[in-house]
This record gives sequence, C-alpha cells and structure tokens, in this order.
Amino acid sequence: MTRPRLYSGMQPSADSLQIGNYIGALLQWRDLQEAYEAFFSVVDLHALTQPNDPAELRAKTRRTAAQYIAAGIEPSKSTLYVQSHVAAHAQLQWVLATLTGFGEAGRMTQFKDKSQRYGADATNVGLFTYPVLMAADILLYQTDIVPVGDDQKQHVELTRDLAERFNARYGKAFTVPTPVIQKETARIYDLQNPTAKMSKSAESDAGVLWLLDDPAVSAKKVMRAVTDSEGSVRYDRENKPGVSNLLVIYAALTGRQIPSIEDEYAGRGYGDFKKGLAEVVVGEFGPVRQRALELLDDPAELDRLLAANAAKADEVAEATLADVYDKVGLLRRV
Ligand code: ATP
Ligand code: LTN
Repeated sequence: MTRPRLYSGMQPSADSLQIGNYIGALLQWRDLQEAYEAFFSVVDLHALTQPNDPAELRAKTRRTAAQYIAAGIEPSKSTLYVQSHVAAHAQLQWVLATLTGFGEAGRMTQFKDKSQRYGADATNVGLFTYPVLMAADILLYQTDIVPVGDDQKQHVELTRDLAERFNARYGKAFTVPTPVIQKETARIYDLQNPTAKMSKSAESDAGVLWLLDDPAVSAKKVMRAVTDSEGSVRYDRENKPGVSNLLVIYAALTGRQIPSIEDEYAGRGYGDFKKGLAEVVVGEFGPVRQRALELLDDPAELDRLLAANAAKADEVAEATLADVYDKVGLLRRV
C-alpha cells in the first residue's frame, strides 16, 4: 500500500528550536510520519535570504537536523534531509520562476513585510523568489499534504496555482498539494510578551523556551513568565493571555485537556501552577536535549545519515525534474 506523501521543512535560523516549533510542528510531524510517506527538510537555501556567517549556518543546519531526530522524526521511516543536498530544488525553482508572475510574487505578504522592514537596498531577490523555491520543494515530491503554520498558507496556495498552471500548459507533472494548517491551539506565544508569537528570531531571549537550553534555565523562564493579577488558573485568551499560553503548553506536552489542568490547580496560586509546568517542560525537554547533543557529538555519523536520506530524496526529485525538463522542451543530454 502506498501512503500519501507529506512535505514540510524549517529554516536553520537559530542554534536551537523553540517550544513553538516543537509543539506547533515537530510533534505533529512525528505523529503524521506513520500514516504518510513523509519528507522533512532543513531548508538551508531558504536561510541564505538572511545574512549568515558560513560556519554558523553549517552548525545550525546540523543542529536543526539533530533536533528533528531527537524529537522523534525517524530517519528510517521518514526522509529527513538537507535541502541543498538535493540539486533539483534549485533547478526546478528556475523553471517555476518562469511561470510566476512578477505581480503574483509581489503580493506575498511575507515578502511585503520583510522588504518593507529592510528597505529596498537591503532586500535581496532571494526574498522575492523565496516562495518559488518553497513551491519547488513541495512539487518535486508529488506531495499530497503540507503541514504549516498559517503564515505559510499563502505560499502553499501559490504552490497550488503553479502546479495547476504547469499541468494545464504542459501536461500533468505535479500533484496539487493541500495545505494542512496547524491548529490555533498549537500556537505558542512569547512568555514575556504573550500576545506575540514565540519565534526563533525574537529580539529578546527571556520569553523563549529553547529546546537545547539547560533545563534549569527553562524552568527559570517558566517561573518568570508574565501572568496577571487575578490569581486563578483559567483559560481566557483575551483577558489572560499569559496564563492561557502556559495552559496550552501544559496541555500539549502532557496530552491532557485544559479543563482537567484548570481543575487540578483550582484554588492554588500561579506559583504552584508554574512549578508544575516547569517540571513538565524539563521532563519533556531533558531527553530530547540529551539525544540531540549525543547526535551532535558525532557529526560525521549525522552527516552520513543525512547523506543517505538525501540519496532517497534525490531519487524522487530527479524523476520529477526530468519529466518537467522534458515537458517544457529542454533538450535531453544523451
Ligand atoms: P523564524 O523566527 O526564524 O521565522 P520561527 O520560530 O517563527 O522562525 P519557522 O521556522 O518560521 O519558526 O517555523 C517552523 C515551524 O514551526 C512552522 O511549521 C511554524 O508554524 C512552527 N512554529 C513556529 N513558531 C511557532 C509558535 N510560536 N507556535 C506554534 N508553531 C510555531
Ligand atoms: N517557509 C517555511 C519553510 C519551508 C517549507 C517548505 C515548509 C520551506 N520549504 C516546504 C513546508 C514545505 C517556513 O518559513 N516555515
């Protein structure tokens, strides 16, 4: 029985992933890898759109891959690889770029936000074509579903449009993928600023729970998380964003329902609740961190594993690329 295909990826944009990446993405990827034939990449080519120190980018790429594995993505079950190891991504991107309208790419809100923030001179063309490369990632693997956060939905819609456009113009080369948007309840906010999404590139580190932080540091951050003056452990996103965020984290990591956690802490203060959550976070992250650090202790072995997975990815990607090259009329090298 062939399983439907799934594709997702993350940029190696920090030394450690944060708990939002873990709850919002990795835990779901881990569960989905059973029912789907999954491809998970560390999208290092995408990361080049930001300024990077070369040695650091290499380190972050390994660290991101190690955290995927430590969180339960199994390289024997899923294809976990580094985007730049598979040449077809950059190659298909070029063909898709010739099918993408200038205005169409200019309407991408991520591009509009970033280019506005950086200004015209600091905005590189890679930021503009970022979604086209993402479309190439997805379409090379005849992907059925793409689990992403809602900020990436527009990019997956563009991917669908490009797939349909290509198929209509040249004959069917691509499966048209469906985005699967992560649940709102899986969205984690900054512990110090609980109305802002927790993010790897947050300006301050105080509200970010890093997967690879020392457990004592994570515990301290939980204890210092912003709450409110009401004193009751109750989910109310609007009026109690801090406490609600902590409840969501608690529920996601334990698999419990929020009302049962509210009941457990009824009539007890925030101190008790935070202590309980700190234990949960440390208990969950401890083994993940240890496994990631073990993998990073043997970079040669990790690199071999990534190479073997890239070879699996290559096979699928090359078949799609060859079909595309044929269909658009590029002369075959005999
Ligand atoms: P950056 O700051 O570099 O943009 P990020 O931490 O915001 O990084 P991404 O690399 O954009 O994360 O996203 C990787 C995956 O993690 C995506 O699937 C995204 O939806 C998910 N994710 C990121 N942050 C959160 C969060 N705070 N809550 C839930 N999911 C998140
Ligand atoms: N742009 C995505 C990362 C990404 C991706 C992909 C996600 C690159 N290629 C293909 C899903 C499928 C992000 O910033 N989270």
